Parts: sequence; C-alpha cells; structure tokens
Amino acid sequence: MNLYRKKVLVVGLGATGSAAAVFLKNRGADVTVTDAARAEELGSDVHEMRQRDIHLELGEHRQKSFETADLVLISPGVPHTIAPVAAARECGIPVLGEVELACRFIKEPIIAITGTNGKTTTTSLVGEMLTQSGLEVFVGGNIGSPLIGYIDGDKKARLVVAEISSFQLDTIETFRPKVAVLLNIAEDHLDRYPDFDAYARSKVRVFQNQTRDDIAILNGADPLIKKLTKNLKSRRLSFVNVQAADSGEKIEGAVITGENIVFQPGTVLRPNGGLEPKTVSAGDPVGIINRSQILMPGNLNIENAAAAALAALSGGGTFAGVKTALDTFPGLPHRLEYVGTIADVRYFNDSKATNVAAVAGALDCFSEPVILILGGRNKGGNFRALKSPILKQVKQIIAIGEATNEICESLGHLTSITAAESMEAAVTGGKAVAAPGDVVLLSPACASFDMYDNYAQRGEDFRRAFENLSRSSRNIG
Ligand code: UMA
Repeated sequence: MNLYRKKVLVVGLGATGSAAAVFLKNRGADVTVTDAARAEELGSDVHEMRQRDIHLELGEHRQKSFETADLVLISPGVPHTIAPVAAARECGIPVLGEVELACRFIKEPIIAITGTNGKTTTTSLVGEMLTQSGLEVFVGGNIGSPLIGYIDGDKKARLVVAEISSFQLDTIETFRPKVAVLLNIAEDHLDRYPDFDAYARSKVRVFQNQTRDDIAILNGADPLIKKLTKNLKSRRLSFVNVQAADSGEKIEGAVITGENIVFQPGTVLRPNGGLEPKTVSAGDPVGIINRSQILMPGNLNIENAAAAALAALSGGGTFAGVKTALDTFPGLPHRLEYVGTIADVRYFNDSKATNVAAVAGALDCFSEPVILILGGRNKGGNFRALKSPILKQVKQIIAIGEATNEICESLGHLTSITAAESMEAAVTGGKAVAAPGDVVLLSPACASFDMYDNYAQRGEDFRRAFENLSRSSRNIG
C-alpha cells in the first residue's frame, strides 16, 4: 500500500489516532488529524502532533476535509456511521480502521482474540504462554498499544498477539489472523449498535478472511456462536465447558470438566514452534491441565485459560510454556482482583465488568453472600438479566452513578438496594451491612464515564476507599 504524498485524514486523536498519524507521516503521507474535542481537552498528543508538524483540525469535524481526502482512517471510538464518514464513503473515499491499515504492513502471523468478556485476560495469557515457550511476541491492539505502533517500533517479534474489539472489526477489509479466537458474545455496546444481532455479527468478522490454512478457536458451548460460524472456511477448534454444553457431540479442541481442561483425542496442534503437528492421543498426560494448576480465580477464567492454551499451542507454544504461564499468571488488575479483607469480609475490584454478562460471571465465582456495588453509565444493558444470580447470592445492592434509578426500578423487588453518592460512600455502606464471611464486590455492569475517565480510575478509587476503611478500622481496633 503506497501512502507517499497521499492525503490522509485521521479521525480521533487518542492512542490510535496519534500512533497512526506518526506511522503515516513516516511514510510520507500528507496527514491531518481531526478530533471533535478541543485542544484543551486532548492532552499531550496535541503537542506531539504539532512537534511532528502534523496538521490538526480540532473542536469539530469539517465535512470538506473528509470529502477531499484520499483515505480516511478512523479510531475505534469514532462510530463509522457519523455523518462526515458517511459523506466520505459516498464520495468513494476509502474508510479504514487502524487494525486494517496495520495488518497490511505486519509480516508476522497474528493471533487475534475477541469476545465480549475476558479478551484482555486471554490476550495477556496467550502472550505469556508464548513467552514462556521461548518465543518473542508483541502483545497489543485493544489492550492498549495500537498494532500500528509495532511496525516502526524497536521490538521485532515472531508473532503478534492482538486483542481486537468489535469496533475495530467494523472497519476491517482484509485483516486475516492466522489464529482467531472468539471467547463469548453477550449484550454490550448497545449504545453504539442498532441491536444485539448487529453487535454479534461484528464479532464474527474476525473469521471472515481466514482460509483453510488458518485456525478458528471458539466457544463450542454457545449456540449463537455455533450458528454464526456454521460456514467457516478455517479449521475449527472448540473449547467446551461441559456444564454449559448442549450436547455430547465430538469436538476437536478442549473440554472443560469439573476438574480438568482435557485436549480431545484427535485434536491436531502445532506446538514447539509449529514445525511438527502433534495429534493428541487418548490419555496423553501433556493433554490435561488440572484446574488447581490455574492461578487465576473464577469459572470464566477457566474458559479463558482453555481458549488461550489452544491459541498458544496453535501458534507454536509448548505444553510446558502453557502450563508455566497458567501456574504463575495471577490475572489482571480490575478483573475480579482481590483487594483485601476487613473483619473477615473480602473485597474484590471487578471494575472492568462493564456489562451485565460480566457481572453474572463474577457472581458465579462466589458461594458467599455478596454485597454488590453496581452502576455507572448504562451502555444499553438490561439489568433484569441479573435476576437469578442476584436472587441466589446478592444480599444487598449499592447503586452508584447515572444508572441508579434504572437499577432500583429493575432490581428493587429482588433484594435490598441503597444508593451511594460516591465510591467512598458505597464501600463504607458495604462494610456497614457485611457480616463475617461475606464479599463486597465492585462489578458495575456499566461504563465509568459518568464519574471517571475510565474503568481503571474507578477501580483505583474503589481500592483507595478500601484502604481508607481498612486504616480507620485498624485505628478503631
Ligand atoms: N472522537 C471524535 N469524534 C467522534 C467520537 C470520538 O473525534 O465522533 C474522538 C474523541 O474526542 C477522542 C478520540 O476520538 O479524543 C478517542 O478515540 P478512541 O475512543 O478510539 O480512543 P483511543 O485512545 O484511540 O483508544 C482506542 C480504544 N478505545 C475504544 O475502542 C473506545 C481502546 O480500547 C484501545 O486500547 C486503543 O484504541 C488502542 O487500540 C479501550 C476500550 O474501551 C480500552 N475499548 C472498548 C472495550 O474494550 O469495551 C471497545
């Protein structure tokens, strides 16, 4: 793809837009970055662009700039349906996302991971498994480091491991991962898609350019995923949680039982650098991972572990590398992260649970009564879907943020609910109602943007509130 002297309009000046602009400038393109926000709202990227002599149009999107570009490159946070983008398309101007641009330049095989929940954990874990197998990897994408930054970066890797969001998949054309993983699909981002079907269809785009030389790894217990992937061209490996599976059908891949992850006899993997295919045979001891060997908490993480193992082994990782990673990887911050204990009550930060399905998954990890801190900015999720885990486990809900009224209306008849004005008040309120043995869990089912810049800041605030409470409890004690 020749970018020299091409007039490229980059839309959105966040992590993606600034990395893409630098990449394009390095290739001699005539780059303009436009952002709907004003310079004062955008932070240090503005300064960097100016230093690199990259033209900026801030505070608005000028339709003329879209209509006169040779290429429009949009950031994932910019809906690809906004009027000026639609106008560019009408003028026949190509509109691409950064992942599409990056994949046209990345020579190394890509392992792509998508899904509603668990994709960041699984991506990190695949990276760790391959590293433990002695392979150099670049880990990036939606996890926080744009893929485009890899191409001109210092690190040269054997493989690229990429977390890919539905927003990024909306703007691909030729993106073809060697290994693509689809973990699960649940309601999310309904403030951006017209309906759940549209969101689900976006997720399966991760497989659309694969051929029979490529591998698709997917959740074989999910009827929707099975339906949407009927006509895959790539080789299918499934992971099936037998508790959730609908039939005893024979699969190639891994089965998760109450005790183990068992690679199924007949499954062909490519461990050890991918040179020699290995067909798993019945009772093969390397083909079994005991749940007790997995350090990360929670049932959802067992599925993540199974998917990650299949992906790493398909990408050339070794069984030893896979097992070492599982044995040592503690999970990620803000994902069911243990924060501490006060008066025999355990506190967990699951701030990354920004949709209803993630909260259901988190509740499923506990057998103790839970005091649940829920709320923030609803992304179109239906809180009523939490009915059965709430009835089973939740002693009290503490509602926060913009969604407070909606939460009270949807769930008020199921359990007791109070509202809190701040995280500090929510955590203090949790302590007041908790009995020894209970759990206080921040798992909000909402975005954080009503109160914070991002979910990480919200998780940090929860930790800070816990620490204040812990300090004052010690002083009183
Ligand atoms: N903007 C416009 N016009 C618009 C809308 C937005 O100019 O119509 C501007 C905003 O003013 C802002 C910029 O676009 O300045 C932000 O772009 P962005 O949201 O794409 O932000 P980036 O910093 O580039 O981050 C993106 C991903 N963000 C989103 O998808 C929302 C990051 O994922 C990702 O880590 C990063 O690229 C690198 O690949 C975050 C995320 O929340 C973690 N992802 C969602 C999720 O995981 O659920 C999909």
